[in-house]
Amino acid sequence: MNAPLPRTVANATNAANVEELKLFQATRIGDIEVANRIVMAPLTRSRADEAAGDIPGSDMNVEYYRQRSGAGLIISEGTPVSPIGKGYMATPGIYSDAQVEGWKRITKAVHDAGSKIIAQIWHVGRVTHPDLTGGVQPVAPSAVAPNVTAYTRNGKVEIPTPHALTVEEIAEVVGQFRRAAANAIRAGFDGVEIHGANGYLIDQFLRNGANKRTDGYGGSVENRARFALEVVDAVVAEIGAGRVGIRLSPVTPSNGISGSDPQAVFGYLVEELNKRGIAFIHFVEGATGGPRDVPGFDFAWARKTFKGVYIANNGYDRDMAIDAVESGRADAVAFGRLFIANPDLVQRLKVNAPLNVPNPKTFYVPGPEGYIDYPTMDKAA
Ligand code: 8OZ
Repeated sequence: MNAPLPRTVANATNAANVEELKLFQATRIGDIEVANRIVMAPLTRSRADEAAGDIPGSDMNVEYYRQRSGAGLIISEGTPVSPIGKGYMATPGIYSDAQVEGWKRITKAVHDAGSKIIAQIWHVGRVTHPDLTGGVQPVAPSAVAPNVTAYTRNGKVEIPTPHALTVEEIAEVVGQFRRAAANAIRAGFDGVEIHGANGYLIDQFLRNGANKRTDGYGGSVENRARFALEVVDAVVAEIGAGRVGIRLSPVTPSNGISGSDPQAVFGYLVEELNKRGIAFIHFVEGATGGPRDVPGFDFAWARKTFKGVYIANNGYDRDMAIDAVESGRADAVAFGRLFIANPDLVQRLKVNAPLNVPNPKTFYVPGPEGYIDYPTMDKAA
């Protein structure tokens, strides 16, 4: 297609047509070849079969991912590495054989449609409630409750104070991430994204608002980064660095997380991740789903320093994404809410078509409405 470059793209390019824009061109993310630099961000949709054991892979789940296969890379919704790692209703896990079988249906559909898909492996840590974990008390680096609520079958509930993981228990959780990565490959995923963002377990270790430990996993920057790096090392040992990435949100306040020194701890982490040669870092720039201009971390420094692929995220629109990739500020851009409402987002961005508006009321509810019924361009009025 040779649609003329829309006038709105008054950026630093003389591209005669959109196909010349890097955003729409193929590249490699570690070992994964992708058809374009548009990434579908991980999106919790709460439509797994919870009664059967948090199983993905219903016809509706398969259809949802298949519809979005125009993305160069799909990052799955967060998938808990253990029952205690779950913080929201009907989120599909990746620890049981039945879950792996369900994921196989999804990865096959995406591959048949010509795209790539990685699993976002996730442990929520303290951001959950016994109603969601099978009655088990939530775990965290320290016995400090987050100042947020959870939603369960019983409605809105207060989150209790978590159990501070022992050193032995930390090793068990690292092993769960490793098994989740092995399961992801078994399920046909092209790799994994370790969820290190948004105030969940790995972020709880990194940031000193949640991590009050005085052992080897708390205090100094090196100690607070230890758990994140142990998880990365275990996952890399299992599936290879070229199939591993991590999502980080150094300055987000999501889920009651806070830290006094984001540049120091995330700067150290970026340097250490370089040594591991992982495929990518997926940065949430600013407050997740909110303002981008939050001080405390130099994303341009991270872009310059990190040798792998830099995936940018948070509030990007078409012009911002084109500009970020043309200018070299990012290698790829992840879109979340726009992918919920626009299954054919890549085609729409190519021709600068109007976008469907996402409906937040159907983000996390059961059923096909607001999930697989957003129209493609040809069907739109
Ligand atoms: C929105 C609703 C539920 C979970 C995250 C996994 O913040 C999430 C999430 C987002 O990373």
